[in-house]
Amino acid sequence: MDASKITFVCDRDGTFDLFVMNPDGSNQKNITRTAWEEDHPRWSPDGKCIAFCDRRHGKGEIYLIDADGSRPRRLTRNSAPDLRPHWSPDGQTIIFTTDRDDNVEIYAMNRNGSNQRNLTDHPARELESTYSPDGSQIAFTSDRNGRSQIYVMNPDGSGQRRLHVSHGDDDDPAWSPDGRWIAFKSDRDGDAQVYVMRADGSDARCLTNFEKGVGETSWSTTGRQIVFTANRDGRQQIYRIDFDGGNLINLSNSPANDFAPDWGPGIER
Ligand SMILES: [Ca+2]
Ligand SMILES: [Ca+2]
Repeated sequence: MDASKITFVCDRDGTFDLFVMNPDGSNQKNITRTAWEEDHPRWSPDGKCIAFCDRRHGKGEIYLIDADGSRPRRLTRNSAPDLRPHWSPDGQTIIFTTDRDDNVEIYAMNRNGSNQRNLTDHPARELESTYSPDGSQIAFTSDRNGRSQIYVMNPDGSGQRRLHVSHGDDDDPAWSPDGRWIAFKSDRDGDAQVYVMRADGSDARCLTNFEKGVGETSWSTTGRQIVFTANRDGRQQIYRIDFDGGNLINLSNSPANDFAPDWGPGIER
């Protein structure tokens, strides 16, 4: 397998485009260069393509492109926004957020766009979702108990349950590669920060200390590091931090806005 890359969104060339870079921030490359917005890129588990939200038609549809930005394929087709795709670990299913039912839900579809189905089917707002690395569970966020909290369910939508009770809004869950931890953002202690907790919802720990909101967590392939977005100097940048909270660095380090990082599969150098 090739070396792993991080994909992210940046507006340095005019509109929001998809970029890739090495895990040390070097070799940043624009792979879309379109006149419209792309958002929320997510590597396929084999590293060959990227699912993302494409706004050429307005509100957002889920598309796939190859890792070099070629061969865009449209997967969703309706007037409501379809956002935030995530892959199943076997690469066969893409889950995403949509309000096509006039209600924000987590949907699943096959990787060719067929069999689009509602997993959460709940009147509350279900926004962000992520598979466990063994494919047995999906973590997602819902405000069905008043605040945005992290829930888990089976891949068919059954067995929905709250993972833990937080006194803040929790969002952007991301499962660690070994399945033992979930990274997320929370404002339970004031400004939103990056946290990790065990996959059973226990033992939450705060990793960061930013004055402005952070979020959009993604794990390195080894699980030793987490990348995320933070707005420290009036613009969004992609930061990397060790699992124990050490070695914080601004990874993208550009004069533009960089956000929505996803650390892809492959050998980590
Ligand atoms: Ca663009
Ligand atoms: Ca809902």
